[in-house]
Amino acid sequence: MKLYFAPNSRAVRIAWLLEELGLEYELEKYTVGDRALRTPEYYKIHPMGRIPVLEDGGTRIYESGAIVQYLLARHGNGKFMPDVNDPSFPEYLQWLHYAEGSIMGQVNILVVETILLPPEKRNDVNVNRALKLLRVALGNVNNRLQDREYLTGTFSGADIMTGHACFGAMKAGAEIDDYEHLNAYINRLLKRPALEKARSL
Ligand SMILES: N[C@@H](CCC(=O)N[C@@H](CS)C(=O)NCC(=O)O)C(=O)O
Repeated sequence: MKLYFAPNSRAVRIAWLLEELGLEYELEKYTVGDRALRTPEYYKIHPMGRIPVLEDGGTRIYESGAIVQYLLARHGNGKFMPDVNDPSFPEYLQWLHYAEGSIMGQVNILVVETILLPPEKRNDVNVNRALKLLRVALGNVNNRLQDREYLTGTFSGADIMTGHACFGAMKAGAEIDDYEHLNAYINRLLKRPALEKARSL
């Protein structure tokens, strides 16, 4: 398998899962904002010039959530996701997709408004709105974790997606100091050797 990867990006999610599953993979490494992602050659790999992309034999797939679902369905041997007939399956899907659906949009706004834009173009209204929406989205995760270690009980693909998004939100400046269950959860995830490895690539 080949993973189109950049450090400190959503591609870490996929390397993390590949490590958790003990699957062999090679990396094609970029950096976020790399000009090489904006070339006609790379647009053939990902039409918007993004990472991650996974190649597996003749299959090529992008969107980190879809890649996690793909890897677990094709190569997971039942690990890290409930069976489709298990009562927890809908909740698993909900928390798997929560990352991109309810967290990362606001994280993107924070990154643009606090890092990428030059100071004279930054907009406090956008920043404050993103922070407010993240308080709500991450508060929901914090509540979810008050009586469980992982989002659907045992560690799953949902933790790779939404756990990583929570970590990204924290790094982007989301206010979570008082969310004790969420902080404990992020620290629990950061201690997993597979994530440590993925973050060191
Ligand atoms: N929803 C997509 C988002 C992909 C995305 O925006 N990736 C960012 C990195 S986290 C990227 O490729 N940035 C590189 C760039 O824009 O230069 C996913 O989950 O895979």
